[in-house]
Amino acid sequence: PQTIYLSDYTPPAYLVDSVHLTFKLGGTGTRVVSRIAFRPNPDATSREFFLHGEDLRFVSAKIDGTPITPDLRDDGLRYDAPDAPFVFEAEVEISPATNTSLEGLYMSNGMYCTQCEAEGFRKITYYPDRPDVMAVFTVRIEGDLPVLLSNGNPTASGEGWAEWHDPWPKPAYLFALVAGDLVALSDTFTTRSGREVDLNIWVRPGGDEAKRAFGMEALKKSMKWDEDVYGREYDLDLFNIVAVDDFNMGAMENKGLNIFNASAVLASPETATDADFERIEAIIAHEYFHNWTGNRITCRDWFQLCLKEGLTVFRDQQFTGDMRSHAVKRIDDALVLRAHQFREDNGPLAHPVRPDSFVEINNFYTATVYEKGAEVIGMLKLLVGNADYAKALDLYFDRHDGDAATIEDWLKVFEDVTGRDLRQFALWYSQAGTPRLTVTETYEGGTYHLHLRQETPPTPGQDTKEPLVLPVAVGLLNENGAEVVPTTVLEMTQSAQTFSFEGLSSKPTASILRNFSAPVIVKHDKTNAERAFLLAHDTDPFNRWDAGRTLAQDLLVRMVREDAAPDAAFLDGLAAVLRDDALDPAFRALVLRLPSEEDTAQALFDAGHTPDPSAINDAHETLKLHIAQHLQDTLPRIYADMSVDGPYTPDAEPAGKRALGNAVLALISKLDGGKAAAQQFANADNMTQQLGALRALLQISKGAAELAAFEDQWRHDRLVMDKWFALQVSLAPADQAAATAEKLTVHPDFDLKNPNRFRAVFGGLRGNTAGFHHPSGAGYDLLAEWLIKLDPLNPQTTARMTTAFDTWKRYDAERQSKMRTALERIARAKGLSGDTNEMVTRILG
Ligand code: BAL
Ligand code: ZN
Repeated sequence: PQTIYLSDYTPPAYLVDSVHLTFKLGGTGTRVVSRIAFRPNPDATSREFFLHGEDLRFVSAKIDGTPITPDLRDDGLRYDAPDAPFVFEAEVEISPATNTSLEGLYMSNGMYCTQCEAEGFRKITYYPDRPDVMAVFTVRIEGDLPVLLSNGNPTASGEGWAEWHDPWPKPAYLFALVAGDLVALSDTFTTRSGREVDLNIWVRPGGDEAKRAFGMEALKKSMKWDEDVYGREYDLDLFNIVAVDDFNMGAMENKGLNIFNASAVLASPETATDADFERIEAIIAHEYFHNWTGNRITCRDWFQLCLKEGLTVFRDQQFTGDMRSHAVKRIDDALVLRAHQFREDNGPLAHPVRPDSFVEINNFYTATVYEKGAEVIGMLKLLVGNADYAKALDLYFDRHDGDAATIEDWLKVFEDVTGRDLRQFALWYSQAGTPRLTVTETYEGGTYHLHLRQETPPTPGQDTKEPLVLPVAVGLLNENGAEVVPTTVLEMTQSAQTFSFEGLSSKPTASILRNFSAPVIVKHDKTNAERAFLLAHDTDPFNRWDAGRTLAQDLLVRMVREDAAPDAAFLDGLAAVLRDDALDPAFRALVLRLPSEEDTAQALFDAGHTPDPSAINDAHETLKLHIAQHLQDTLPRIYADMSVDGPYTPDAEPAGKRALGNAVLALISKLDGGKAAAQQFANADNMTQQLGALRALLQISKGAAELAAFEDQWRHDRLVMDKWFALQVSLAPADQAAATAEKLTVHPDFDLKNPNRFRAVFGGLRGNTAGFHHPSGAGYDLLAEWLIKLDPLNPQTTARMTTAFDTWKRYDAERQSKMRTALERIARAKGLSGDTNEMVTRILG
């Protein structure tokens, strides 16, 4: 395997002006005829003519009409091409029906579709498959199918053929083709300059038609929001979305033809949960926003992936905040970041937001690139202020429209607009690891001193770390909970710094890192009483929630370590929030949610202890029971208050009520043996409440009849069945988790080739922390066995799932040895893919 380095970047030898592609579709034999106009790149340092190509059957090639015999290799084609403009033509044959990797052109339930990011286009034809080669594409599709789609605008069509032209130069990774028997929900959007854009959401006929309306509304809201907030207007006459069953990612932003995992676009009240609706709205927005941040301005090379992903995630987070609740969204985002990105940073897979080397770029579509990449942009915005952020973005769009840009280009627009020197800030892109921010405080003579120290632990390949620019948002509260110093952003640039606040009549309580102003771990020795005070009074909703979270986490650690009993400070604080009807139910539901067992394992490990997943599971169950008992007088009242009148809508307000209702139902079930949950299951007219009830039952080891009824009711709906597969594995008692997963692999509806189904079962297994880490090692063995089966079919999803093992060094010697054995078994598998090999090698360290 070859490691590729950012520092080795060289410009392409040849540029492409235009590409004409003709597809003659056939399941096991699709012919792709290409005509590509090349010209020498004046900025190139070499004239080597190399076109990427993989799994292609070469038929013929010509240069300026003369047949050539190029040098064919496993990874592409080489030829001594002219040092002048020329037209290259080729014909190749590919086999979409047998392409199970879901990269390139493949088939999913009779539909042809593509996935080209990052390097899938080379499985379609010979081409300089790198993002800094941008060209205008014209496509002709010939096939005996009713709907034939590609990027851009349709130009002509007839029986069995269609032609498309995309006027916007684009890299090959944004190419898309879809062909099949499809039906559209159609609508229009009038842009702010008055152009009418046709919108379609396409599905296969036979059941999904009623699930498209929500996505369409989300698309129109996204188009409007990008005009209102970023001044970005859509630039084609048509915007198509297609739902596909077999898809490795959530969705893909191909120019004018977004392809979506069906689970990321299709929703109806009966089949999708409130969380699904919110996720779908966010993903539709994300892919749409890529039209400017990703497509009009793309990346020079794949090291710059965060340029488009960090920014587009940041934009979709802003959008969701605007559509729903900023406070709840910030908490949700912090939960995701801490669960996935902090985990990455703390283990063998740590890498910078902009990695400096990789073997397989597919392995770098990570929480670090996406979510930490978004956090970096949030910090930049906080540091420069909203007005300068808006100016910098305008300059970015003006200056780089049509470019394949870099992080340096991105930072330069901020430097030019603000006059700031962002060299130290740029370390956020190159330095891996989660900074620890240690806080101590002193108070004397009316002056309060905040002493801050930052330290980033070593990560693989980076032993020493520099201090970063940290925006630390701070507020100070007096003993009544009133703000004596409103939120102030301190700009920390050194390893240790003191910030002072004068004129205070008594020692304040500090609320540090408000709204999670930087992606760091705060170490602040506070008493439980101080934390309970912040849980009751903090005027910053994020820190109010976080105070409760920290109380719960400390308690869980003490329960595991010392067999401590839940203390009143936590339980009373929780009760007060729960009973406070002035608070948003969605916020109350978040406060009620305990840290995950995985969080507790990490917290124990951070404190220098070896986590025991069984003991952690026991502590979590015990705490839930204590909470239920402590709140038992309140729970029925809250549960009743959370009932929603009228027909279901997925809006934030009723969704918040259902979230709190379900959280309360889970606690009630600990006390009533599942009576209320069984009733909710029987009466539910929406998936949020049906699934919430089923979850509450399974959590108390009941619900066998409901599980069977659910299967009977939903066996025709693959997206709902994914939930059925996942839930029973993730909630199985620890000693039965692996057996439950194994049993489901022989269920007639289990399909190894379908990533959603595979992730349902095995994502469910890894999500069952005590079950996956059961001392028998059965969870490790089963996952290894199935990853070895999946790898030859779908390396990308296999490689992604190996991350289940990335915390292996955290555990006791016996578990470590079992996990190492599982990883080595995968590493030894015959013909292991480069994707999986890179991941296993990095995890083993
Ligand atoms: N570009 C891959 C899918 C996404 O991030 O939108
Ligand atoms: Zn994206």
